Amino acid sequence: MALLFMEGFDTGDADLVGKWNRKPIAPDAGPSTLYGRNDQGIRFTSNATPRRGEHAFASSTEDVMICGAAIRPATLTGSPTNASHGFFVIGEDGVHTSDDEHCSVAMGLNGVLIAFGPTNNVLATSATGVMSVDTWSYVEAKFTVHDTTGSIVVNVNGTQVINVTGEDTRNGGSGYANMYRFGSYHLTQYSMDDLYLSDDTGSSPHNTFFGDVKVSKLLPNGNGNYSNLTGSDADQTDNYLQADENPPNESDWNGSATAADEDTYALEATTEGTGTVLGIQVTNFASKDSSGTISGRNMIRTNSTDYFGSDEVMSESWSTIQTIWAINPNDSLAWELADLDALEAGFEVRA
Ligand SMILES: [Ca+2]
Ligand SMILES: [Ca+2]
Ligand SMILES: [Ca+2]
Ligand SMILES: [Ca+2]
Repeated sequence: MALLFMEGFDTGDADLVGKWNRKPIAPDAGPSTLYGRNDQGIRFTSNATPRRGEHAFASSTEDVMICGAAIRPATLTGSPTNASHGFFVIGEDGVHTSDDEHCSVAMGLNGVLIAFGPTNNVLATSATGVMSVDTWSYVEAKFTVHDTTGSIVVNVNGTQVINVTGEDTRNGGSGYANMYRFGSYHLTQYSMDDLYLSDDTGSSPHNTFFGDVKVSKLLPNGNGNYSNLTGSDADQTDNYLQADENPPNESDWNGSATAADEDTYALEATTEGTGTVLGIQVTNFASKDSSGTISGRNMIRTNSTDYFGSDEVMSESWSTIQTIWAINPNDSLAWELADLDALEAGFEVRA
C-alpha cells in the first residue's frame, strides 16, 4: 500500500457513483467544469449545512495519511472552530464518526491554514495569505497520528507552511489514520480538484508528497484483446460501446454467467505531452443479476500481459470497483505515457 486513492471528479454522476465509500459525496455544487482546475471539480458551500464526502481504507492499520488537492477558496472570511471544519480531516474507520476525528487542516480568516488536534484544539496556524481568494493552490498535508509524537506537516505549492511535531494527534481508537473526510464550514466556500491520498509505506515517490498533480480520466474508446462478455445489444461485437459513457449508465452493459470470461477495452489517449505518471486507478461499475455469491475483478493488459485486481463480491445494486496500480506491474517501474497509450482496461467475471 502506498498510493491509496485518487479523485479528479471527472467521471460519474452527482455522487460519483459511490466512489466515496463511507459517506456519499455531497458537495453543494458540481461535479462541474465551473469548479474544476482540470476538467471538472466540486464546490463546497458557504451554507451552514455541512456537506461532506468520506472515504475509508478499512483494512489499513497505518498511522500516517498524506493528502493532496488543488483548492480554490471563493471566500476567506470564516473562522473554523472544530476539527470537522477542515478540508483534510483524518479519522479512524469504524471508530470516529462525524465530529470526533483525530485531526485536520482547515482554512480560515485572511487565508490562514489551521491544524486542529483531537480536542478541536489549534495545534498551529500558518501565516496569513497562504491561500488567496479565487486562486488555485495545491495543498498537501502529512498527518502522523500518535498521542505524544504526532505530527502535521502542510505544504502549499511545495512550500512548508505548517510543521507541528511532538503533539497529541490521536483521538482514541487504535490510532489508525484510515479514514479521510472533506467538507465545509459556513463562510468558507471553496472548489477542489485533483485529489490524492496515500500513506508513507512502500517506496519513493509513493510514500511522501507528490507535489502538484493532475488526476485525469481515460474512458474506453475501442476494442481490446478480449470480448468474452455479451453486450446488452446481444452480441460480442464492439463491447466498448456499452462501457464508454460518462457518467456510467445501467441501461447498456456487458455481462456473462461464466467465470473467467473477460473484456478489455482500448482507452483514450492522454492529452499530456510530457510528465511523470504516478499511478493509475481502474474504475468499473458492476452488478450481478442472479442469486448467490458472485465476484468480479478489475483487469489491465499491458505489454501483452494481463494483471488483475482483487476479487470483489458484487451486489444486485450497481457499485464501483476500484483498483490502483501505482507502478506498471509488467516492469515494476513507473508508468510511462506511452504505456498508457497502449494500455487496455477491463473486467473479469469470477465465481
Ligand atoms: Ca478534475
Ligand atoms: Ca490523544
Ligand atoms: Ca455490440
Ligand atoms: Ca453502459
